[in-house]
Amino acid sequence: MKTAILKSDTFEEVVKIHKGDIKLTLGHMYVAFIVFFLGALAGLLQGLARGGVIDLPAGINYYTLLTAHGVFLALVFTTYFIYGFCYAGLSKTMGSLSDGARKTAWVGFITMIIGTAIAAVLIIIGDANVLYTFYPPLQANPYFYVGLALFVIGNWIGAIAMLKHYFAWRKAHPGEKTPLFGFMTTATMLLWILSTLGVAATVVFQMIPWAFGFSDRINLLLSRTLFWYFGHPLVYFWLMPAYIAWYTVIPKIIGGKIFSDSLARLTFILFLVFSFPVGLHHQLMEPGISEFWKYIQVALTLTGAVAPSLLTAFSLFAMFELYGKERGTTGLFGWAKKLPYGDVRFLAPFIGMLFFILAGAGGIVNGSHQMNAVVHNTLWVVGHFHLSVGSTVILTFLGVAYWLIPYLTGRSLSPTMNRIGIIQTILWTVGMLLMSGAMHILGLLGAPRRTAYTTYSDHPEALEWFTNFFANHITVSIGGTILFISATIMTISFFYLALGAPKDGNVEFPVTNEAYNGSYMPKIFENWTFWVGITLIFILFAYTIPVIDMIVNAPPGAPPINHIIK
Ligand code: HAS
Ligand code: CU
Repeated sequence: MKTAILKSDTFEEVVKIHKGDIKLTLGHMYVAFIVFFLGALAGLLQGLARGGVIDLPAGINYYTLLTAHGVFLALVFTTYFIYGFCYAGLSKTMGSLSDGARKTAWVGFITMIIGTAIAAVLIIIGDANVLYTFYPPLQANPYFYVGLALFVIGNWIGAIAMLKHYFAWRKAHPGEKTPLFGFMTTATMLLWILSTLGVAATVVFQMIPWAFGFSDRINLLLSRTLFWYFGHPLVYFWLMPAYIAWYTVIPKIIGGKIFSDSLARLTFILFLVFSFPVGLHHQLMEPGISEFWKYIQVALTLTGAVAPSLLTAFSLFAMFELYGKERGTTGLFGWAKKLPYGDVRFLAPFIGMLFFILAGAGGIVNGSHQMNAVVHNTLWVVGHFHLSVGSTVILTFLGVAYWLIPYLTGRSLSPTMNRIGIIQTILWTVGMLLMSGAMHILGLLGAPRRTAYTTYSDHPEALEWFTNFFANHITVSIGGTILFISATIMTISFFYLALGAPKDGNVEFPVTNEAYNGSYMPKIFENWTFWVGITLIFILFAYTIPVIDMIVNAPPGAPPINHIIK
């Protein structure tokens, strides 16, 4: 029986991707959503403990929970989801993976799983209380770093599988333009391989020898710089798949088209080029890096924020406007009346876009050197990344999960399930606005991040009640609790869509290549050797001199301080 699930669904028989690719994607999704729940639970407990609402049950360390929360959600959930989504999209738009590519993908997956399991167990037993940035001189059990290294290697193998598929398609279709989904995935994976080289370097050459005791001191500044050389592209690695959904999936769901194919491609090229030479904007308050290089990287940060993200904002507004015009709307925001807000596949990513307006504004504050001095290391930054990765990206991914999972399993997305999805999305939105709004305010008042046990009363006494009771105790705790309820609903929905919903579904994989502005693309766009070359030049330009400085003028280095938070 064929059923129309939601108003915008077609009655046509849905074309499934290859069974092997379905399995591969589902494998990633199961890991993603199990870890999603664990990460959300750790977040709830740690949030309530920080807000002073509960005392953690004996034996649980606040920093264990904080590490689990960050690593599970920001690193593990995102990565597995992104790989699953990209494999499925590649298979859908560029044909099934070859047996070789699929095998490579599974080898990558298994390597990732081994690495994840080692790191996760060590975090849970409290032997890696180093937070998700694992900054030295905090030190974890040495095998935690081995786990991280394996995780990264697994990621490389998976990325190679995707690149293999993309280049095989190009070989088989000479002169044809690649589907947009594949083009964007390729840019994302190239960015990911280049960036993880930085974190792999500090983990393998600095942290592993230091944690195993082969060297007793570590060059902190160098390790943090290698980390942030990776850390900023990391946030775009999260964002780019959300953008893939905004550019290629949203138009299909609403019944519109992409605004401009070549502008969309240009955005992804700019992400690749501008993600790297900006990592120092996470280190603006660190001594040991000259103002000149900070200045250069701040300028590039703001270029990077304006170029790909404002281009995307422009493209999305233009898409919505043309979509509205086709339906006879007038005025600046007339189109807003015509969007399918009752469809969770649209609503969740759309709210993600709205969040990104706030997150982006906060990011520009962070990136502006002088203002960074006000917000650095305060809860403001935590508020910023809960709006960006925690809302923009996550809401988009969850919106994708509502159709991707039933598409893969052949189950239905019933109107009731859709309604539950909408409630879940609204809870996430309300919870996050409360929590991250309060975090921004607390941060401006001086509340530090990365710690639960501190007094921060360098502000007038009248604010005491506000900060301690209203903002911290009530708003962060209530927001966090609402978020946990939302995450629980999401986890149950995932398992229901994967295993329980009726098997009469006809949910489509909504993705399009059609653009309002034709399909012209400059040839140079698909010349990856050229773009990777430009990226390398930018990297060398922005990092060579500061890194030489860090090595040549290195202080004696730091011994581990793991005992402080044990
Ligand atoms: Fe950030 C710290 C600067 C974007 C994540 N960031 C972080 C950390 C994380 C993070 C996790 O310069 C903390 C790391 C840690 O633990 O220490 N960030 C930026 C800038 C941007 C930015 C300039 N960040 C992101 C994204 C993230 C993310 C994206 C995750 C996904 N961030 C910083 C800086 C720090 C930082 C400093 C260090 C702070 C410190 O001191 O430690 C830009 O890329 C943002 C550009 C975005 C825009 C918005 C465009 C809007 C769009 C939506 C359009 C909406 C539509 C709907 C069409 C300019 C595309 C319209 C409908 C209607 C009805 C209106
Ligand atoms: Cu950054």
